[in-house]
Amino acid sequence: MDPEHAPAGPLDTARAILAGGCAVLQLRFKGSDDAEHLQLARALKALASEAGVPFVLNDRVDIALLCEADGLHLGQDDLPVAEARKLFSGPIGLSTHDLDQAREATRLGADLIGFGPVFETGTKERPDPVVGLELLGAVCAAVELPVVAIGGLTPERALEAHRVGAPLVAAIGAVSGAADIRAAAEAMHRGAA
Ligand code: 3NM
Repeated sequence: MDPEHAPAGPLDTARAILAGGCAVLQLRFKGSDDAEHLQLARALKALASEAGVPFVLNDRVDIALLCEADGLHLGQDDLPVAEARKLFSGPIGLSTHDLDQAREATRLGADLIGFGPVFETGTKERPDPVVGLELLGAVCAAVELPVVAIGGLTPERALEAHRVGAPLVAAIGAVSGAADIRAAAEAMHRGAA
């Protein structure tokens, strides 16, 4: 859930996604208003909990603690995993964008990694170079951590990512930007299951 890419609004979008089905609801908030960030995180956490789905907060260990997120997801430029671990006891994911970063994530103590962008994305500003399915498969084979494929994922591409070994996929545009968000989430979740 990236509120900048949720034309139906973050809460209605989240409700539709949870109705369609998802393994995890994750908030990616790139705004500068911390109070708004926390308020949205709490609201999404409540919706996810009601649906029995874990809620993961991106980037910010303080807000993850305050909203009682089930997981924390860090980028390469956020707090190091080991430092965040001193404060946050739940699972911690790390975004990675090449094979070296993916291998390093194990050493750094991440519980899972995001890997991408697998396909071109219009959602992330200044994305890393596209990694493609072949490299995604190589990373899935090379690291023992669960790999979440991200970047340009659609229901069809989720199946391809799954075939090369990714147990999970993450998507923003293909779900939040869909005319029927619930159906898009359902198709994505079924395809990745
Ligand atoms: N992280 P969409 S790609 C948030 O490569 C994000 O780590 C990426 O949005 C990475 O599903 C990306 O609309 C954008 O392409 C995902």
